[in-house]
Amino acid sequence: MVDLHSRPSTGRDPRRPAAPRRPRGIPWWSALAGIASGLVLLALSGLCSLAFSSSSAPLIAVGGAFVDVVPAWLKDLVIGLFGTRDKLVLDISMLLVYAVVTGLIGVLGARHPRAAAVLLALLGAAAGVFVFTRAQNSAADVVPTLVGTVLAVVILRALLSRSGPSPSAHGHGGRDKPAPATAPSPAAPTSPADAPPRRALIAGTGVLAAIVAAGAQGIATSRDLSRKVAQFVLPTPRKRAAPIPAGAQVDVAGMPPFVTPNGDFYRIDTALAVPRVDPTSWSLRIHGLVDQEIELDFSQLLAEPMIESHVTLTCVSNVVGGDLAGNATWIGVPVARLLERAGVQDGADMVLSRSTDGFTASTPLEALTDGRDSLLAVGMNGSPLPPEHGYPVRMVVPGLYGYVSATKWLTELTVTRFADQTAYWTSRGWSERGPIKTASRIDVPREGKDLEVDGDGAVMLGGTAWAQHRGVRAVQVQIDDGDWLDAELGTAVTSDTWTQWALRWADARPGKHTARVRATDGTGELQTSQHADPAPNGSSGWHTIRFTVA
Ligand SMILES: Nc1nc2c(c(=O)[nH]1)N[C@H]1C(S)=C(S)[C@@H](COP(=O)(O)O)O[C@H]1N2
Ligand SMILES: [Mo]
Repeated sequence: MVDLHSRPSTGRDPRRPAAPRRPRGIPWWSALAGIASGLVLLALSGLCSLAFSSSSAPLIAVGGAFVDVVPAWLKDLVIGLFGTRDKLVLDISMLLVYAVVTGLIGVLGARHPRAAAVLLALLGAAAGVFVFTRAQNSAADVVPTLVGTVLAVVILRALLSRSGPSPSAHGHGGRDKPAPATAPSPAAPTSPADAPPRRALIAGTGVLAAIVAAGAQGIATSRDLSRKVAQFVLPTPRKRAAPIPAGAQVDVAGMPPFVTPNGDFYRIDTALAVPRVDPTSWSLRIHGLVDQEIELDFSQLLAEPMIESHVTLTCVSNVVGGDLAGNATWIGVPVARLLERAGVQDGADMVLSRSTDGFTASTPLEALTDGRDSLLAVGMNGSPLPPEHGYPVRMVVPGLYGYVSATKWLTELTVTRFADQTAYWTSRGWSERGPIKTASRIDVPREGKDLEVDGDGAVMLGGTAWAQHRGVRAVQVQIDDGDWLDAELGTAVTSDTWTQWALRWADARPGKHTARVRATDGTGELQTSQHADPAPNGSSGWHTIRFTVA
């Protein structure tokens, strides 16, 4: 607030109207008008986008482009801080930045409404460019952003023209002055300022109706898609996986389930909106260094002999002790079978898999052809793949981190060479090869928690260890600075799944303790104690926790 009274006199007549000057302070109403118009842009284009690709909404497209330019260390940091809530954090950050930008446009609009409208239109146009350049979008997908922008600009102009008397009559202290002669007279109802709202109302109603229709159409389409997912009957695998023995789950209260339910399975991907892939128009193309290109539609893929396999997936961004790993029973077509049919040519050493959303992964050819259960999966734990996990088809490769193997919403396999092509994360600083490192974790107790002694004065610890495709041979636990104690392992399922462990600490002393864990893989190699951050090829080190025996 400016205090006019304490100003030293400048000798000017205080009653003389000053030359028109800037309104003092922030024109809050105009700022709000800017933010509201900005939200109109987002909401309307979002609604309209239901009838188009899932990344045709401007916020999704801009966020997606942002995700694409995030360097490895920042991705790593954000996942480290927020885990799988990273997308929510990005959405909120984008909305805040957007509110500031549109608020500033509104502020500008208090004096220069036309300039504000132009800026908002430019903002929408810029978003349109992002929408257009997203991998799964076509030119038509720009329509929602265009429609939203046009309407938002109309509304901004209407709001600004209604935001009170024009700035020249609206200065601080204007109350105690007679209104300048140029002020719009209340008796003139058809002042220019009133014209835009009226036209806007007519145009706006029409456009709004069109958007609601598009939104309804979009909702119907996505309902239709969920129906298709629900109706899809999983093919019976030619080769069943052995059922999971009860002993795979150790008897320690608080342990995670050996098979991760689909709804609890960690989700990591660059897609801000889950891609909507219609199985009836889906196809897979296998090409590159092959004798014969192959193109399969979904029913042809389903007609291939399927196998079933228990495989634990792990994300390279998982920190020591973290939970970016999950174990599921997959049903799918062995990748090797299709590659064999296409005829891989000499010199190829990599298969680049591509998703509808443009994500790519570079998988060593060897890992797809050496006999392990590398699959084009269509089923997860007895259901079709959930949309978040890649419906209708994804890759699953035992032993490799997801970023080099587990492409969801798969549409293309290019047989190529590491020397010729890079993939999404490998062109952003992550390692070319991504074998999963041997890892072990204490699940019970969690860091800082209490353990109750049982009747015999013992406590139970439990956890999970994995070394996919090598298997887990042993797990040892050290309490305080004591000897390494051998943990008891749950029944092994396959070398591609994780193993649970349990340790009964018989002479548990009350008080504060530390526990650390290490595993030995199936080749006899001890998990390294060397600390490493996730970037560039996976974390390492022994998981250590503090806990209290009550
Ligand atoms: N299309 C697509 N597929 C993807 C990703 C992605 O960003 N986009 N991320 C990969 C990574 S880094 C991991 S760890 C796994 C995670 O699979 P999930 O989300 O089913 O657990 O998916 C992989 N497949
Ligand atoms: Mo990952």
